Amino acid sequence: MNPSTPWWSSSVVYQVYPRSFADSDGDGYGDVRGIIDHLDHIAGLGVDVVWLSPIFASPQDDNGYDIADYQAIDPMFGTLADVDELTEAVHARGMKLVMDLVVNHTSDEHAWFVESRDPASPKRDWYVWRPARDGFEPGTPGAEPTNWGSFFGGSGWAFDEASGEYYLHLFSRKQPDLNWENPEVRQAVYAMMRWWIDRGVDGFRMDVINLISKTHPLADGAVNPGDPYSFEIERVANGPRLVEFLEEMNREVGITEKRLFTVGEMVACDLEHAREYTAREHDRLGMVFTFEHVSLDHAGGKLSPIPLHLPDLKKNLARWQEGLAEDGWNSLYFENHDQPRSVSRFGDDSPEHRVASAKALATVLHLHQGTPYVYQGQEIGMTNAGFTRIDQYRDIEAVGMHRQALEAGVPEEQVLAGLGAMGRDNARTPMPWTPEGGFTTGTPWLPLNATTASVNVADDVADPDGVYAHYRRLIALRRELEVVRMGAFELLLPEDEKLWVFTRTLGDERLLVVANMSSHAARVPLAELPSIEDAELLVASVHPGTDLQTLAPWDARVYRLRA
Ligand code: ISL
Repeated sequence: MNPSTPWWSSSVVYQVYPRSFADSDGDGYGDVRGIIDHLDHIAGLGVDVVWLSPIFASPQDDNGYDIADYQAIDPMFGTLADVDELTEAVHARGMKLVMDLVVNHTSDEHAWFVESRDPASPKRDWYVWRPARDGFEPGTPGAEPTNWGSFFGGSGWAFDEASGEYYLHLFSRKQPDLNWENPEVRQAVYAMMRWWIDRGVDGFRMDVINLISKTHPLADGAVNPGDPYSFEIERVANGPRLVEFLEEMNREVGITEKRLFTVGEMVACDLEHAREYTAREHDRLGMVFTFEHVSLDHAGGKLSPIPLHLPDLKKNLARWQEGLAEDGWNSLYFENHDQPRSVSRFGDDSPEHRVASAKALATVLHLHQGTPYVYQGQEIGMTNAGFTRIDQYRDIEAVGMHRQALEAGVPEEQVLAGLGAMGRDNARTPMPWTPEGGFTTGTPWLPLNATTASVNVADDVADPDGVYAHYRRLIALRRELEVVRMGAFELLLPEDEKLWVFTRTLGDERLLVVANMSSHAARVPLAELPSIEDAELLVASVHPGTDLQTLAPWDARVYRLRA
């Protein structure tokens, strides 16, 4: 590999959502000790990096994405000593540990914000405080400083009785936005990041990091008909000082110098932005998470899902492959704690096709160029939660969207269908370690998936044809073959609605990936593909028939072509 190529370009990341991973003390919530106890499950996949969703002190309004103290561990997850032990255990297995960095906002219970509530405090300017709109009585309808909406519903501004002013919160009202324009805020964040690095952490996944620079002065945005709030994303995302802040952070924390892992989660991040943020000539970010490919099946919003049109997904990924081929770097993901389970979304979660479709999805994703992410449970083909009533949901986004949609007159049936398909709790049900559950000895904070008796770690890992074994194979292949890591990508048959076909080429090494992404047999137009004569079959999602002419449902194959 080119020595200037960063180490993560050959890595695979495993994301742990700690509250749902493994509960060691019976309180119904996963914890750090639970992760330590199950580390061999993760290491056994062959991954290189473990990313933990937030475990810091938090009132848990948004499951820990509302942080009250960046340098303390929430008692529900354990102690700092546990985290030090986890860091050591991760390192002992040759893996790296990446923490979630949530610094667009804090919790309203963070000491900084508590202080900031006092208008006379030197920290007043650490958050985004504004008086009521001109001519309006503070606290009355329409008096918010701008018409911005919150991602979780309602206004993006909360009124503070005591001072008569409003603070900005792009997420819940318990998640006030930090004011990144203030250099003291930035230095405090960098100091905290250095503190974690000194403790042994190897990098950060940066939560909604492209929202830290807003367009000033803050002003009303365009409004869609029928919507009281504006979501004109350009006002809050990819702002004029973002690049400056990212470069400053990189320098002050020593990100490039220490070869730290970084991935920026970015709403409204297109290819051009991604290139700008990840180009290697600059010291900004290692890679970004875009939302483009996980928004293709939303009509208006995420509560109005539409069936996925396979060519859209293939072509979107291909565009990013080409766009970041020369410079920058791709992250590759189908799932995380905010997205539904991919086997339910893009695959077929019926008992007949679940395993094969989970393996086919893994095959296509892992044969792209970039850093693949495996979200806990994906490696055993977990399915959506299957909730049918609002009282089954715990997610603040789901509860807020439900309330707002009902207020807007959307029939509840439709709202529940939308949440059932796209809600974030779909991916947050506890890890089913055994057919009985094995997540906790107490009452789990969110019900286990109803499929646990048949979809669980013990059964899947024991099956040589299971999903876990397939992931192991794919991850090993990335390690073995440079063409998987570095080969040029070419999408074939882009308009085919069932087949996902592409090649990867590096020098005279060439791979052909052919996958039937449907629950019906598919004919392969062999004449339009490179010949597989004498090719070696490296990976197959189902026991393949002898020829490639007709593919069984969810039959995905990787061939190494003859030079
Ligand atoms: O999933 C989403 C897209 O509709 C949003 O709900 C999500 O909030 C957004 O993608 C940003 O996500 C990140 O920041 C949020 C937190 O709730 C998410 O869990 C986190 O991944 C606020 O910190």
